[in-house]
Amino acid sequence: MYTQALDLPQQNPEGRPPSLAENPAWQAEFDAKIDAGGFIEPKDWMPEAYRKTLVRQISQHAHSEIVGMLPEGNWISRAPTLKRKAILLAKVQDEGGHGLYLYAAAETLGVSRDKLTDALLSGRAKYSSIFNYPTLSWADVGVIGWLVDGAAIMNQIPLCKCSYGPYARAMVRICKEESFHQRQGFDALLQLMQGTEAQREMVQDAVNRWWWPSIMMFGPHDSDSTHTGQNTRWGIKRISNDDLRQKFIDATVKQAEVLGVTLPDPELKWNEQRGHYDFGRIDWEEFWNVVNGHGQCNVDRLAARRKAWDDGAWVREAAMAHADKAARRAQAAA
Ligand code: FAQ
Repeated sequence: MYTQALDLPQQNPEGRPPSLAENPAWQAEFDAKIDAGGFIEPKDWMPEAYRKTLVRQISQHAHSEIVGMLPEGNWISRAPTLKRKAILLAKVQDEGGHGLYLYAAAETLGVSRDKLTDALLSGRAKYSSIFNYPTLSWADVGVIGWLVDGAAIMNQIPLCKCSYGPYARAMVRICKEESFHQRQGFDALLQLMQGTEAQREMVQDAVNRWWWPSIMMFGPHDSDSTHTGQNTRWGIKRISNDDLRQKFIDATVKQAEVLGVTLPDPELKWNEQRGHYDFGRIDWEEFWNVVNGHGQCNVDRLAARRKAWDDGAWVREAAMAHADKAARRAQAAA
């Protein structure tokens, strides 16, 4: 889908060093393209701050997909039926694929995969807060599909129109897959809700635990968001954190009614005047604790990723040895 960015020339066709030098004429061209709703492509000149914020966001997003495989991966060996196991395997594999598209998109900005991986494994890089919560029952898998993938889609649909071409194109494909993820989660929950009393209680318990963390996924309130203003001006962010959160809540309340579950917020109430649901206060202290590494599963998640990296060392070494051998053979034949 993408080239690996490491083979990108350091100059665009007109010989402009990308990002490095600021130049009023190039800046004006860049601004005009953004204002016209056009895409910025890897070889175009772009301001260094634009490149940096994209590397930040796309790599955080990629890390989230890869770490996000872990909570549900925990249930693959314990899925209740062969059908549910096949669906879950496909879903978790899709999340791995999303991580790879996104790492490739970040690489087009001139950063290497190794550097990004190192930032994750060393704990310097952020990834979505939601994946630091444990999956305690099978219902958690359904609730992740319904709420977490549901929130992810709400956030990611506008990113299909973001101003950086490789990110926007990756998001188109990712959103198609996420919509299957959301539906399979809802379907699994619907089936459980038509089951026994114990199964309904299991679903309600999972909803109680995942609701607030899901609405935290959209990030801090707009008034506390560091990047919203500039990233909106650059066409990276099309809808603000609070507006997306509200859209998600408005859509989800009705789905909860269909399922027959109660959302754990006594202040959730339709506001005729606003045309939206009002909701209770988000616990930002919990959010920042989790983001800053002190959630229930932060330590386990990074340990799992480090182990996967170490266990895969022989594959990387074998691939490098094979590439070396092929290069030597090609040289000898030439
Ligand atoms: N968790 O100024 P803002 C998925 C940080 S993928 C952790 O508002 P921004 C699929 C933020 O990075 C889920 N940190 O930031 C799936 C910044 O810190 P920094 C991931 C968070 O970038 C489903 C600081 O707070 N999706 O679920 C969070 O404008 C099921 C200030 O915040 C994406 O990454 C958080 N929740 O807006 C996989 C989508 N929120 O970098 C498996 C792309 C904020 O200055 C299973 N990303 N922070 O150190 C975005 O749209 C944006 O980056 C936001 C944050 C909306 C997440």
